[in-house]
Amino acid sequence: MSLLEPFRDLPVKTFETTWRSPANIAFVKYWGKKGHQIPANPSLSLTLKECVTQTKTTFTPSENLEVELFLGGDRKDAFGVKIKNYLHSLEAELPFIKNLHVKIDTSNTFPHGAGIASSASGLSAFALCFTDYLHAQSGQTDESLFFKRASFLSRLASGSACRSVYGGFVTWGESELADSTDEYAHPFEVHPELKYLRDSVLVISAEEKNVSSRAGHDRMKEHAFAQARFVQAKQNFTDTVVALKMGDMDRVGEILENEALSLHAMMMTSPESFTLLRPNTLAAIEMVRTFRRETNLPLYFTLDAGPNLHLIYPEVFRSKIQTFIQHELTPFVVRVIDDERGEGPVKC
Ligand code: 2P0
Repeated sequence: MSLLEPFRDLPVKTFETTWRSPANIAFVKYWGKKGHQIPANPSLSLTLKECVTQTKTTFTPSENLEVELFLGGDRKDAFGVKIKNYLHSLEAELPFIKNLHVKIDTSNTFPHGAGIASSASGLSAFALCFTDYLHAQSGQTDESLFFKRASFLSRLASGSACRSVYGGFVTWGESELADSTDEYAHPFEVHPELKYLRDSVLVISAEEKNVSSRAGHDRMKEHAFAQARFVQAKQNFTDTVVALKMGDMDRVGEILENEALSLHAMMMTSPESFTLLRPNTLAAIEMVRTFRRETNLPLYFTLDAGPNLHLIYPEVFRSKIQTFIQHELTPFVVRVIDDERGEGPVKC
């Protein structure tokens, strides 16, 4: 039975709710799809704490589906149209959607133009509000099903958003793990020594990127290396799972960097090539490698779909590593966002 089946015949009522949902950083990357929002390989991420989107959504009855969206108080029609298209795509399963007026007031805690993608936090925050509407109207109270549905609905809005619905480490996609599925994400327990990882985000450039992730995924369809990449990602997923369970930070870090550079190699070798790395990204990578060689401290980097470097390390090394970042890396960055493992979304 579809996860949405119990809500097919819901009445349309006025309802307001607010959720705060975090961004996540992928250790094993989702890059390439098969079918509608189905990942070509399993992915694994760490949910962050400070980089969050807070979204208040008001649902009211209406003649037609209408969406109004305000970001930081400013009306943003382009984002409103995206949410409207997304809701429209759910109408076959949830016919009442065509009689909803949806008003969304959303804001990000991370500064606009910080070069931090807000699709995972933003779309999971909205999906949580919508799931809250479904459960409230139908009297459902099962919390585990609530988050499963929120993750499912997040995935249909933006793949990486389905992982933001849970705290800590999260997996998504069919794999050797029990209960794994392409439909929604699962939280993943790791070795206690690797539980509290930090992520210092080096903002190298805050400019809007010129190729969206959606377009980037599309370019994997005709990519000469696509199949090899999916095989590599599946192996990296398996190896990361083992290393996280065993508490082997150096192995986790080795794969983390391989994933980051493989992702960007895919972009640069796409049929229509694009490059998101900047000279200062590469300069900072070299500094991190030198620091690691000289100190033996477990400091590793990864990248999202952008030029900004995420520096990942266990909490216990915070002081020494943050001194290094402040003293050595400041010339290469616009700003540093000091983040860490977060425990997932909250209802406000
Ligand atoms: C990830 N990224 O696993 C990878 C790594 C970016 C780099 O998932 O088309 O915004 O909305 O499903 O989730 C970015 O892609 O793509 C992404 P859609 P999404 O986090």
